[in-house]
Amino acid sequence: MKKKVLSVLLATTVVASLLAGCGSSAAAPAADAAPAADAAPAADAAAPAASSGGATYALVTKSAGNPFMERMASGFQEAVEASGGTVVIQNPEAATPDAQISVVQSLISQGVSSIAVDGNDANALTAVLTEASNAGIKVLSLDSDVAPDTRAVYCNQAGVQQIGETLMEAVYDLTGGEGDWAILSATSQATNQNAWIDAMKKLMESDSKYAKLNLVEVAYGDDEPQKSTDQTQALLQNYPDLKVICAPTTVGIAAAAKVLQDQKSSVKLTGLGLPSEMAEYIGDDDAHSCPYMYLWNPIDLGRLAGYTSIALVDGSITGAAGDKFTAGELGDYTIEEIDGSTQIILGPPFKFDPSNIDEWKSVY
Ligand code: RAM
Repeated sequence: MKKKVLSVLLATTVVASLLAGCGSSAAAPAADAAPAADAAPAADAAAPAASSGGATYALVTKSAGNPFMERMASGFQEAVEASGGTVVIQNPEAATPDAQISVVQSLISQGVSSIAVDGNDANALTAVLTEASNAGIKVLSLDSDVAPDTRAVYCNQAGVQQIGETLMEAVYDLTGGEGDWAILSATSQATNQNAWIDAMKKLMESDSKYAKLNLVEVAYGDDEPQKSTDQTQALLQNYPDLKVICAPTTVGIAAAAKVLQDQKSSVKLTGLGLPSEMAEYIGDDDAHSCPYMYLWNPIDLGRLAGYTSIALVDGSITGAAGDKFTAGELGDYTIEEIDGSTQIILGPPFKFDPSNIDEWKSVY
């Protein structure tokens, strides 16, 4: 039953992506799904020209060179441009709050209409985002939240608890319910990864089912391929009894998958990965490092943030709980109050395994 619902969801999303993308960025690899501005820092970004609609919608990603961010940016760009708006995409050079602060300062000077930010820190952006709001700019977050009182609403990919439960269950399954496992995360300050890790730790503490599982370390690869590779190798060296690595980051899981598969390691991998990067590592047998993993559609997450930006700027929503709007082809959304702040949830995480990875690897 659950499988059926999932496959219907999967099929619907494929169709929606293909229809919405008209064969362009939705199905295209990273390079073709390039955002409006490239990986240049704020100072080099083109100043926004006035659009026919008059509004300019900015997106600040976590960092340049991350294919998940590129897909998210392509969805944001599509949604905004289809509505006649002008897009500014900023990819900070590193996944740090400082890099995002200078980018946001530059966007304030440019007088953009809205800023959608993928937070590299929960609190470090508070001053600059407050300055943006005071300047009349609509501020929202997506993917990785910022302090709730500094943004109107958070476009969340899936519920935090749901992601924590999904990953914890995968670790339980792949370890056989006992033994050493490790987490390979993104940066130590990333709001989204930290929330998912906290949810997993709380589950381990509160449910005796997980009592025989031993989380040996949370390692940080900073969403950089080389650092994630090094951290994976260190985990293998330091914990000879390691059974499973869970990487709740697309950059980390791709790096770890290659290390484990190249070394023919018996350590198994799960987490959150892009099908396009992970297809060669997904498999049930000893030759593959990752039996299955999860994710959501990053293009749709960008689209959702694009439509939310437009609705905030045109005044059809304020970001309050109960506000309703139509996010283009994604359908109708209602803003919810979750954990004391307002959020829009894109949908549940999807499972990718040997049965469906081939149909998804060309989508994102
Ligand atoms: C990485 C980023 C992003 C996260 C995905 C799963 O690309 O850290 O924020 O949502 O992984």
